[in-house]
Amino acid sequence: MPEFTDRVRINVKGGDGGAGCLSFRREAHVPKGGPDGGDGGKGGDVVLVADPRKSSLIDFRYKHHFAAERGTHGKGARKHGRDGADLVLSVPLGTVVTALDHETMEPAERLADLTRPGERLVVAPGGRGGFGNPHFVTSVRRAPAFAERGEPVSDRWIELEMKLMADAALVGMPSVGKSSLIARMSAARPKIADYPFTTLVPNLGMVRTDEYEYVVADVPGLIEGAAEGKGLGHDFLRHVERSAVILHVVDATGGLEGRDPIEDLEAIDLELATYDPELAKRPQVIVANKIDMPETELAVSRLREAAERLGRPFAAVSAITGQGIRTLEALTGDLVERERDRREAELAEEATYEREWHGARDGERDGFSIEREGEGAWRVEGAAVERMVVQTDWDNDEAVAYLQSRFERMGLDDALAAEGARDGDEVRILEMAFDYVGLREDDLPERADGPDLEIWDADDEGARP
Ligand SMILES: Nc1nc2c(ncn2[C@@H]2O[C@H](COP(=O)(O)OP(=O)(O)OP(=O)(O)O)[C@@H](O)[C@H]2O)c(=O)[nH]1
Ligand SMILES: [Mg+2]
Repeated sequence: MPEFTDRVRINVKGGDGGAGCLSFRREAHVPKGGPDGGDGGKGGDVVLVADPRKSSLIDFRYKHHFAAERGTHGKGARKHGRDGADLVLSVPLGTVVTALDHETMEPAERLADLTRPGERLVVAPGGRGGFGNPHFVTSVRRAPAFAERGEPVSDRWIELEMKLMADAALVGMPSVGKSSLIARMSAARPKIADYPFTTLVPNLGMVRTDEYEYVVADVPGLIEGAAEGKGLGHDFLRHVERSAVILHVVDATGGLEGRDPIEDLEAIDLELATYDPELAKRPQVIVANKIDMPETELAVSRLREAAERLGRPFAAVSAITGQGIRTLEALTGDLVERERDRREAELAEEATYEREWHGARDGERDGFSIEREGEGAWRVEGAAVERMVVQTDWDNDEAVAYLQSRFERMGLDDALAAEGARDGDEVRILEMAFDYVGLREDDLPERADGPDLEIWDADDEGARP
């Protein structure tokens, strides 16, 4: 099938999560109400959907950044924030999605090959909303004076690549004007000349009107005996075979040899049927070209009659003046759409699937890893611990103390001790650094007035106490 690849790189970002709210109920007759901060909303996802109506990645040619909506913040009186809306991007069937390395922009991971209609791929999940302060109530912490921040998410680069397939193929004798027509209908600029076999390899053009979008292929001219290998066309008949619609172009002038247009029509039909009987049943538009030339009326009316007899749509056009081209584009567009609907219906039975891409951290979502980063310094990585760090309100001592107790409970302190961490060592998570104090849970005050760990920005040496 005539195909060329279409490739774009886009930047996608899920919406940040909304912050949880720190609030206490306030009523005239209740002096000190309970905590009532609402949770933050989840950020929207960026989702790719395979859409059989799309035939190119042109939508991504000039716009490269796509971000979903953020979740809104929680409010008092237990009002939760609203989830951000997903951003759904339609891509053509056959789109291959690859994650790129953020630094090098080299392909890093093949994510999916979206081949089925409706198939979805979450390429940039939104951040989680933060919990409001009621979430942190315990028997001893009746009035938690902290809430969680929303989870911020970072952007990622992905590559979309599609192998374009022609929806319609222009076939006909040499020099009937196939290349001239594709040049009229699309931005394709093939070679055009008044000698046969000007076109040696197929050309593709994208036809875009207000209503339609489809790909047309212009193939080398066919002659009698093409199905047996005569001329150039034989090698390219297999391309025609895989196009949903055939645009059968006939020269209404009869060409330089003064051929009979009806004989031309029948000769090409015979070649198609000989090559593959299925091709004879393919939806076909009969296109009478060069009607700007004198004395073509008779040929046009005979071709129109033939089209009626054969039950095929008909268009009389001039690639030179543009006459009839809109009609041809619409006729072709209708047939292409009909074929797409048919294919869609056939495929509708098949299940769609959804997959989220979490980047490199898939599979180790709750675990963490510890690595020595030099004398007395430790690097801790893991989706869960990192999320806890970014969702902590570092200006709030109580929130920080709560984070410490979570680390303790998930076994991070013990794991650090097992690795050989000692009091005073530095523990790094993302951009934050902590002083390791190796406290046991029993040692932790239930409600801390201040952090047991000294915290500073790891990049800011001066800030270190
Ligand atoms: N007057 C007139 N001439 C046309 C029209 N369309 C094409 N021609 C001329 O016909 C000749 C052949 O046109 P092409 O578009 O190269 O024909 P083709 O079917 O692609 O030919 P091959 O690639 O050799 O099979 C050129 O000289 C064109 O300028 C038309 O609508 N009117
Ligand atoms: Mg040509």
